[in-house]
Amino acid sequence: MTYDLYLGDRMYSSWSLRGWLMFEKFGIPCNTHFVGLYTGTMAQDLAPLAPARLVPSVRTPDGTVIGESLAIAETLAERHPDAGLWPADPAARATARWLCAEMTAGFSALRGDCPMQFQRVYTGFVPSEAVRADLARIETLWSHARTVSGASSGWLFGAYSLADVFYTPVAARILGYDLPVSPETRNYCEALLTEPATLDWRHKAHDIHYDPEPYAIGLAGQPWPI
Ligand SMILES: N[C@@H](CCC(=O)N[C@@H](CS)C(=O)NCC(=O)O)C(=O)O
Repeated sequence: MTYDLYLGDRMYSSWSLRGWLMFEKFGIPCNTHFVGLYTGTMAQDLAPLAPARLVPSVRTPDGTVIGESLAIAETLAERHPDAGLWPADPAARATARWLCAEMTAGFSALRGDCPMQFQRVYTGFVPSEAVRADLARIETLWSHARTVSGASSGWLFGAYSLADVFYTPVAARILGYDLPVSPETRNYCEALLTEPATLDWRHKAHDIHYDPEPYAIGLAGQPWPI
């Protein structure tokens, strides 16, 4: 018996990417099932995991269903204490939990105005004041994480952790809409989007084509750099 992980789509589903990275980056085996997020079959495809209704959703090897990302993250960390999902240091771990929780509950302007997509890097996108405020808050949180962890560059808490998982789709929004951030922030975003597992996810995202394209905003763009 192993985990069953239900996901939506690689091109647009930010939560699916997080759910997949939680397994992939920490060496936790799972059977992956893609549901029809944009084809009208989602409820039917997720029926085996009722009452879960969003992706990612998970069924553990002993049959427990978990239908929310933070709950999945905490359960995996509890069940795989040696896998390093959270930072080992208690202060870093508490801070990482805070960053993940604030991400889950916040940044509504960025999430609303800049849906995650790996179709292109938009040119000419003009962020609203609310999006700029979200970006400032994200940079503040990342800077605080680095103060706590002492990691001046690279992953937020030194070793790759759930904090990096939760902010990978945020980084995809920053790069995908060419949003104004500091060079240090951009470097971190590029590191997140080019680490091998995420790169593999991005490449496979192009296997499915949608017509019409979800979330299209009518701006020109360039292909995502590798
Ligand atoms: N708070 C949830 C959010 C999950 C979520 O919103 N997933 C989206 C896909 S990115 C979804 O399932 N959307 C389908 C719908 O809203 O019907 C979590 O943390 O897992």
